Amino acid sequence: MSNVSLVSVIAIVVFFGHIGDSEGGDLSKNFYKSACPLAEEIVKNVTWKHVASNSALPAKFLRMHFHDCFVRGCDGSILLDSTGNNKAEKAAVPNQSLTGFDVIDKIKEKLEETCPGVVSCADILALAARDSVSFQFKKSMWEVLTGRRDGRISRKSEVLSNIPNPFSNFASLKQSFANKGLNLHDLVVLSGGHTIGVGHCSFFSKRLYNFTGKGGKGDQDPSLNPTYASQLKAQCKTLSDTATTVAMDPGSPLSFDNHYYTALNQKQGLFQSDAALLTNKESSKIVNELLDQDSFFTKFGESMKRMGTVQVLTGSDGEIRKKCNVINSV
Ligand code: HEM
Ligand SMILES: *[C@@H]1O[C@H](CO)[C@@H](O)[C@H](O)[C@H]1NC(C)=O
Ligand SMILES: *[C@@H]1O[C@H](CO)[C@@H](O)[C@H](O)[C@H]1NC(C)=O
Ligand SMILES: CC(=O)N[C@H]1CO[C@H](CO)[C@@H](O)[C@@H]1O
Repeated sequence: MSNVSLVSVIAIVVFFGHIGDSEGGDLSKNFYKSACPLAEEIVKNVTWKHVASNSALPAKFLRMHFHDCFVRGCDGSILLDSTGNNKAEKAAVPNQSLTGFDVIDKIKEKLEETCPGVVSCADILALAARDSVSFQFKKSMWEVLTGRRDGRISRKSEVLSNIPNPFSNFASLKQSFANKGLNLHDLVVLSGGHTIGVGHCSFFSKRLYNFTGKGGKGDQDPSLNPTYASQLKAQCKTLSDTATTVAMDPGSPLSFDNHYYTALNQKQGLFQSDAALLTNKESSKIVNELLDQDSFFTKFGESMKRMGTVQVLTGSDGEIRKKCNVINSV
């Protein structure tokens, strides 16, 4: 072999080796193909059955997967219950509106009947997030690599520093994504998850009533569309309302689409963290690119796939839980 072709062989190996890494490291496509061939179909069937009677579920699962991945990686730690001497991630304030844990448990029960001890809870959540959102389209909207293992640790105290908060500015949002190996593009694209679901008044009512802290009439966030602000005030009547929820995408809260970006450009992003995406030139440019629906679907799938690989446990790390809400006893 000549030196030139040897060099190109090495270059190709290095190149593809690298692609392998960036596309999910040790995770693979259809990891359970031989150990549990029906695994993905079972997750999909049970998920679809529940979404059919609970249209809020896709938003719940999408956010649950995000919160799982951002604290200790996508290791199912969000699913664990607190125990006598440990407050789990679930117990932290940002998680208070997460629901659907019972559905994850039902999926797990079904999988344990078919192939006990094989399918991780972290994978179930990643698949259920995809399948619940995909129900509307009756086809899978993105590829989910599998082979995650379940973590044995879940701490409430680790949540606030890892989950970005809705009062964040652009720099801190970018930083919290960078901390997970995700870039600006991922930040803007994944924020599109706010095309479905609801937010509590308490996460944005400051923008309506007390933006500068002076309070009083008209202390409103100038980056919020005034007409939209009036509509929000009709729903969130006081600064102290912590119970009411509002659709995050005013036009189509149940439809997974790219309308979030249209709303954003009309100054109708609900949280300061949404509006913040327009305060940076590069980020606004990405917002405009995502006004194309097909492009949004493609990019969202790519970024979800990347988010789904954050700090995953694979191989013989962690465990395969028997029940998703408790670690296995040793
Ligand atoms: C960029 C930083 C982000 C911030 C600051 C943020 C913040 C929030 C907040 C405060 C809520 C409202 C929770 C409530 O009031 O119950 C929410 C809801 C939601 N978020 Fe995010 N989020 C971010 C990124 C993401 C990402 C990356 C996804 C998924 C890809 C996502 C998906 C959702 C969904 C689907 C809901 C609705 C949940 C429901 O209907 O119960 N968010 N987010
Ligand atoms: C999943 O649902 C489809 C359609 O209802 C059905 O044909 C299939 O047998 C189900 N698969 C499993 C593993 O339950
Ligand atoms: C408005 O914001 C300021 C500054 O953050 C705070 O001190 C004040 O208590 C807020 N007003 C109300 C009514 O919560
Ligand atoms: C599902 C769950 O455990 N939610 C908890 C989230 O955090 C709040 C406040 O700490 C708890 O009251 C909820 O029970």
